Amino acid sequence: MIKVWGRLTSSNVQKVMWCIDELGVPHERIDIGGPFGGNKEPKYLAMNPNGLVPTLEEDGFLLWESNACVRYLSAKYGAGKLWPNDLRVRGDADRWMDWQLTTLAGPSTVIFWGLVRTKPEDRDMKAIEAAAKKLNELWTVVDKVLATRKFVAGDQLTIGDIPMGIAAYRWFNLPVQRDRHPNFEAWYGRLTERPAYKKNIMNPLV
Ligand SMILES: N[C@@H](CCC(=O)N[C@@H](CS)C(=O)NCC(=O)O)C(=O)O
Repeated sequence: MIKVWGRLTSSNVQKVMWCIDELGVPHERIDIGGPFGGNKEPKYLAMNPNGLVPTLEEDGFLLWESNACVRYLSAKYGAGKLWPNDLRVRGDADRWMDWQLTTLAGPSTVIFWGLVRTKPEDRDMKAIEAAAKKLNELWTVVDKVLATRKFVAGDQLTIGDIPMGIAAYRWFNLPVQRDRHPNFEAWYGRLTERPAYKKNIMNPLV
């Protein structure tokens, strides 16, 4: 039985849980981190020395780094679905996972922490506006790709959509100035119809 250690309000835990529910893999999730605490205790640090969530546990096998967990689960349980068999499609999907971490995560974090986890009087609105401007540019890149396909790596949901889709939920549900990106908006609309996205991602941002 797969165990996922981590609170569902974490975007990184959400990646793993969305993936698991898309694949219909039996699992258990244990709340840890954030208000639940426990992630700096020796027992947890022995599983994940970073003291961060998520950690995946499967019959004694331990894995941390959310994107690595999504890749592992998809390769094992989602071949031909979330994990494309065609190596070029898989490379394309994989690229979007890296792009989320290296490129989208920075400005997304500025906006999320600024607007959700910082008191109004302490907010750096200039930094938040600059991050929103940067994200409008970055979503333009995605919008162009989605002009010719339903999902980021083709016409089927893949590992590439998972980290990107979580960033998109935050983008569309925080009060920022959003430029029009019709293809990106249509893709987000398609994600919101998926039961696993509804259940794991479409929750209040805290
Ligand atoms: N690169 C790691 C980052 C993990 C991470 O930063 N997790 C955050 C939540 S999104 C965390 O554990 N924060 C401390 C806490 O929740 O107490 C991953 O993708 O898994």
